[in-house]
Formats: sequence, C-alpha cells, structure tokens
Amino acid sequence: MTIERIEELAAIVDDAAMNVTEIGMLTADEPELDIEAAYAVQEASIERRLARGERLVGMKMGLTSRAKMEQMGVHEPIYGRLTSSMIVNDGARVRLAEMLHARVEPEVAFILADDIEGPVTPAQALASVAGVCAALEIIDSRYRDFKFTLPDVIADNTSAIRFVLGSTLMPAEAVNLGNLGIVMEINGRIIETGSSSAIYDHPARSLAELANMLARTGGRLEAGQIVLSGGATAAHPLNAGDRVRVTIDEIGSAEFRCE
Ligand code: OOG
Ligand code: MG
Repeated sequence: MTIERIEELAAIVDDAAMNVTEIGMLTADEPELDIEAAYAVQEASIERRLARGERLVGMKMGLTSRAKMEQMGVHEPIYGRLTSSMIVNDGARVRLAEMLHARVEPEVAFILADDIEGPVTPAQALASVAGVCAALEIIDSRYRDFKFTLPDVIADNTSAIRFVLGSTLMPAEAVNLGNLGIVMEINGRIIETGSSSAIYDHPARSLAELANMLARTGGRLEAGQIVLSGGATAAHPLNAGDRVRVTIDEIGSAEFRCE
C-alpha cells in the first residue's frame, strides 16, 4: 500500500474519532489492508494526534483474554497507542457525548521504570516495571455496531479512547500478579468478576508479548510509559450517570463517572 493511501485511511479513522461519527469497516473498500498496513495506518493516525499537541504516554494490549476474544470475534492479541488526551484522572468525569458507543473493561496497568526491548521473557519484562495499578479502559470503536475485522481494529488504534489509572502503585513483586481477584461495579452493582490470570494467563506475559511484537518492527517500550495489559472480562456499555469502579486484590481501585 502506498504512503498516500495509508495517510488517507489514517485521516478517515482520526476524523471519525475527532468528530464522533461512525464509519464502515476500512477493509470493505480496501482489500490490501493487511495487518502490517493496518499498524502503519494506526501509526499515521497517532502522528496526526501528536501534530495537534497530544503526547504519546504508553501502549495497550488488546484481545488478550478469552472473554474479550469471544465478545469481539477476533482471536489474536493486538496493540494500540495511548496518548495524553486519553487520560482520565481517578474519580473524574467522562463525557459520553465525546463517544459513539463507549464500553468499559477492567485492566491491570504497568508503569515502566526502564525501556523494554524484545525479545524478552515475562520475568525479564517485570524487572523493568516500576509498579502495577488497577485500571479501567473505555473503548469506543469508530466502526458501526462495534463490528470489525483484525486489520480494521488495528487501524482504529484498537478502539482506544480513554483510560483511568488507580491512585496506588504497587511493586509487581509484592503481589500475586498472576492471580488477583477483580471486581467491576457500575452504580454499586457488581457486573463482572474475574482474575488477572485471564489476561494472557498472566499480565507479565501480556507485557512481554507486547515488547516482542514491537521488536518485530524495530520498536520498544520506553521508561515512564503506561502499559494496559488487556481487558480481563467482557466490556460493558456505558450510560449517562453511571459510576464505574474496579477493585483489584492487593493493588487497589480506579473509578470514574459518566455525564
Ligand atoms: C478492541 C480493543 C480490545 C482489550 O483490552 O481487549 C481491548 C475492542 O474490543 O474494541 O482493549
Ligand atoms: Mg482494553
């Protein structure tokens, strides 16, 4: 695919996100959009955000749990990019008018102390982590009916729109990271329970896999970056007035409100 075509597709997903307008799947009109081209479109769409003054603050893994793979009908892990405009402070409000059909999912987040350059094992990746915290990711596919193929969702920056990190950071080695109980509540009602073991068997495996996927195209994770390791349960639709909270054993909680 030509650079011009990649830029064109990046403008389509970026405009859809900025204007809160849904689009049809890119693959419907672009048979050449394979996985490699889709990551190029994702990068070009992030370049547009950076040109508007956003900063790259981290990376996210997606479709790392069976619950998410089954919900979305896509069975391969993918990664996306997190920018400064996606950060929601713990306890703050999010405006659903800025989203099409937002959903929320509970996640475990890492903050990196050092760069991570693949290939690495999960244990090596953990040695570069400053700490772990509870997180909520809000996703909002730009595609009609939240339906997409693997290249489509990669090109759309893996549906990223907002995320909330909990306010406590725990050293990864101080907690039983591979099997922490997770509870997600909306308006005080428990709507999902799960375990960090659902995240690619262990969140550290998800982190290492991310570094390894990036290494294939010469990329790496950088000190200070945030990494979302992937939704532990299915994602849930959000409605105005919702108060959402995730509580994860040993590492704390994160919350936000919808308006
Ligand atoms: C794709 C993004 C998946 C996760 O944690 O699995 C994701 C989607 O479900 O729209 O963020
Ligand atoms: Mg996610």
